[in-house]
Amino acid sequence: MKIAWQNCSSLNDAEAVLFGVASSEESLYAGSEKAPQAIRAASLKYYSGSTLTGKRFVLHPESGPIKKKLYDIGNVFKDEVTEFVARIVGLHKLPVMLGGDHSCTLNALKGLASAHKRFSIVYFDAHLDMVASEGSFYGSVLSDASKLKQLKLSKSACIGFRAFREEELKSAKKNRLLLVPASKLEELSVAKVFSMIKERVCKNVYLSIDIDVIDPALAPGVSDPVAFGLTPLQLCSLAKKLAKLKLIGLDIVEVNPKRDKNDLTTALAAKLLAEILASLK
Ligand SMILES: [Mn+2]
Repeated sequence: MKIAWQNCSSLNDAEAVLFGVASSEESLYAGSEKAPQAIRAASLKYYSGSTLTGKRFVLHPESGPIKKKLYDIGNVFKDEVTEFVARIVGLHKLPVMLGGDHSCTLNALKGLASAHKRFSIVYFDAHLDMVASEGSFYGSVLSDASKLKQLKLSKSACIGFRAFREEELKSAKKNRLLLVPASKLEELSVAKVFSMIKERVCKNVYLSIDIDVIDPALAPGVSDPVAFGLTPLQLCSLAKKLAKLKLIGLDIVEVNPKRDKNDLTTALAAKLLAEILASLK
């Protein structure tokens, strides 16, 4: 099964390459390994509608048709992600990753570091993922990534968080990350937070979206739900604005179909992906 928005038939022709990582090995919970296929399945519902006469027609995202040539290459093993991303970026194509638990982002960042001397990350998450006392799991992604000299944490942002250990907040502040907790986004508005991010980041930006950044009432299919999250529209509006920056890669991670209700979260992730793809510059 391919993502519904695939619009070219070979890696050669692609400008953006979508791949899944069917892994939840660095999570305390099983389920996110099923996300890439579940999101692909959900995408088909948004793609075409049929009329009473039986004619099928393509449904575009709100942001309009997807202009970038997108190719869905299938799933990649987690321990191959670094090399795969390095290869895609070497071919001047945009890597688009569907997790998997959030630790697959670290592998993607390592791949990007081979091609980019200097880049930022905009990190949407209910958690800070800055645990340094334990490493190499879904809660230590940013502290593990801080060891990459190409990734400039002081030029990066954490958006929508509301659960963290004391050591994580200390470390985030020490690394001079731009910190916008969920309640602050609500207070300031999407437009204001976007301008804060834009002022902070380097030219090259990686976008990482942990779907648990959304309120679990609206996206229940996650491993580690935390109340008082973003609304889907807040996330989508901000992500669409970020898509206009010079993105060097993006991911949507931590969808857990095993914990979902009526496929709400997989459907949300699929639609979010479409809106971002349609907004890419
Ligand atoms: Mn995370």
